[in-house]
Amino acid sequence: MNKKIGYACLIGAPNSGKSTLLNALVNQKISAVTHKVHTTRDNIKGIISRENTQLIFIDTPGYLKNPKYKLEKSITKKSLKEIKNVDFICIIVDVAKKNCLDGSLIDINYFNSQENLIIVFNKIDLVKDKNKLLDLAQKTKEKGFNNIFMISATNNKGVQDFLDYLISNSPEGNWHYDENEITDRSVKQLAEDITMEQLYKFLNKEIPYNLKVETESWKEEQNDVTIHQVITVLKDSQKKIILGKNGENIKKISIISKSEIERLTSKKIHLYLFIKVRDNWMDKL
Ligand SMILES: Nc1nc2c(ncn2[C@@H]2O[C@H](COP(=O)(O)OP(=O)(O)OP(=O)(O)O)[C@@H](O)[C@H]2O)c(=O)[nH]1
Ligand SMILES: [Mg+2]
Repeated sequence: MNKKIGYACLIGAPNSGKSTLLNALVNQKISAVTHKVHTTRDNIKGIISRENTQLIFIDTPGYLKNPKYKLEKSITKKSLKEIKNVDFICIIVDVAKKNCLDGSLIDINYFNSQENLIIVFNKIDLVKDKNKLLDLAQKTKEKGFNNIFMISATNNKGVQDFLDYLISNSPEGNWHYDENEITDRSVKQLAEDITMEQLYKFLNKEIPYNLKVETESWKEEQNDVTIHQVITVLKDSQKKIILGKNGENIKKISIISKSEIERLTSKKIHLYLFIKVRDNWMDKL
């Protein structure tokens, strides 16, 4: 059987579930998921190799119609960068959002051809009235889009059908990655995501989305790894929230993050978290 290879990018509004879908597709956590918008800041690749077909998915930062900050502008640009080079453009739409088609990528006439466009309606588990889904499918077809999938990325509903479609329609070609590779991300980046997810989980409504986690140092000695991660925030008040009373919050976050990184690496982890305040890093990129 000849080998096949397909590139598919996942694009759509912030928070529509692109990264959740990527993780469901590769069956592993490779892209951070939080309830905040713009969790994903870079394009991330997830790879699946099945029988004779290799599929490469590109998870992109949430697309914004009118980005304001420099950070928003640069990540929105990244989200559209990939679409010229892929076999499938998959637009992820959050069906739980009111008027979810308004202002979505479908409406902006960005695409010359609709042939390789796939509309993936996500979060169908949140819609009680199934007529709403039928209605959405109807409206989408009227706009000329015929490849439509209804899925729930968190419940893994409909994901297999979507995958099967891509596999069947991938063009012939040599594979670009080894059979066992599932992502282009480094273990350091995955560890940064783990800490970021914990920060958002613990501090929920108290901190805005504009924080970042970077690895300052990563030293491996036999089965031990000593990691220093820096959390950058915009304001001193945010630093205080992350620290918590007597450093309680950061201690809790560090304990969970450490054990998750241990699970990821199968090594003994010594994790040190530092917080830096940097004004307006979102505008200084
Ligand atoms: N109920 C439900 N929630 C979902 C589903 N898919 C994603 N979510 C939730 O939606 C939120 C956003 O998910 P992400 O995967 O981070 O969304 P994203 O599109 O990657 O977001 P950005 O990277 O910020 O653009 C998270 O709280 C997810 O748990 C779904 O199928 N059903
Ligand atoms: Mg994301």
